Amino acid sequence: MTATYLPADPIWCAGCGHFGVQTALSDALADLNISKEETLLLAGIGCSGTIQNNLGTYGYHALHGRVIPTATGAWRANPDLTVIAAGGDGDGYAIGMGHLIHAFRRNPSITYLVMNNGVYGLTKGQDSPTRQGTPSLDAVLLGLSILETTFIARAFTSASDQLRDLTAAAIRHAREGRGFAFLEILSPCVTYNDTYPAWDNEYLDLDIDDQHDPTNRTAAFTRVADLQTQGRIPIGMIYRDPSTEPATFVNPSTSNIESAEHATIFHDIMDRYRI
Ligand SMILES: Cc1ncc(C[n+]2csc(CCOP(=O)(O)OP(=O)(O)O)c2C)c(N)n1
Ligand code: SF4
Ligand SMILES: [Mg+2]
Repeated sequence: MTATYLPADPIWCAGCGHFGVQTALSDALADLNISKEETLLLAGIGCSGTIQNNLGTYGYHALHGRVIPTATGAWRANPDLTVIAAGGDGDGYAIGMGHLIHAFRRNPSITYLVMNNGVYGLTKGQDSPTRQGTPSLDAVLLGLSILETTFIARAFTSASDQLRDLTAAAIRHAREGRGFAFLEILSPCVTYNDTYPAWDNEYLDLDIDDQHDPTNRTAAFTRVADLQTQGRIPIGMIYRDPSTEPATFVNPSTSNIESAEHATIFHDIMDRYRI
């Protein structure tokens, strides 16, 4: 008999924002008519990372902080696959931050969903780099500062229709080969850092703001930075590269790698492990 893995039930606390992210992701895949067999959902380590157990797509639980390089490798091996990386703010903005910066710069056509709750939920609520009241990091501003960036959005689990639509827009962007689609989702941890009351007052929807032009990177940067100093959190489609051309994926330099020589070294090393 062939064993297959069925979707698991979520293990999150009642009221956790991550439930909303999961609903939005499965609805977005349905809206786009993408089958489970065409989809690989990879996740980092954290409460957020368990999302990949729950959807019945192909799944992979990457090492802590390493979901972006793992997803990039999967997409490079099979560009026809819809590759979605997901994880928390601890996973993506602390141990994994180096990978995020280079994904903005190199543009693999994958989607990256970051569930931001300001804490390390799984390990019981330590401060993450986005914890409010600390000198906190804004990954949206960071992405806007990198000129190759092609898609930056932020959603909030309280605004569920917009969350689903932005998730679908991000997946569509990556599927069309237009580069790295980054969606940060405000997804409160009701057990260790219940930010629902604060964020309900602080968020500001740029999708209904006539002044905001999501194709103007410089204006978007200024607006997001200004709002940050006013204690407001912008959500919506923050920036999308207006070009309809496919993105250019920037490979790391391989000019100094000689594959035959490396194969010999690899086999030498493996021989040393054999008795
Ligand atoms: C290499 C390594 N270092 C530390 C940990 C401990 N650890 C597990 S989850 C986690 C952070 C989780 O926070 P986040 O990514 O924000 O996810 P959340 O639980 O908040 O959804 C940490 C530090 C680990 N599993 N592996
Ligand atoms: S500890 Fe926080 S992040 Fe983890 S499942 Fe519970 S509410 Fe969600
Ligand atoms: Mg977190």
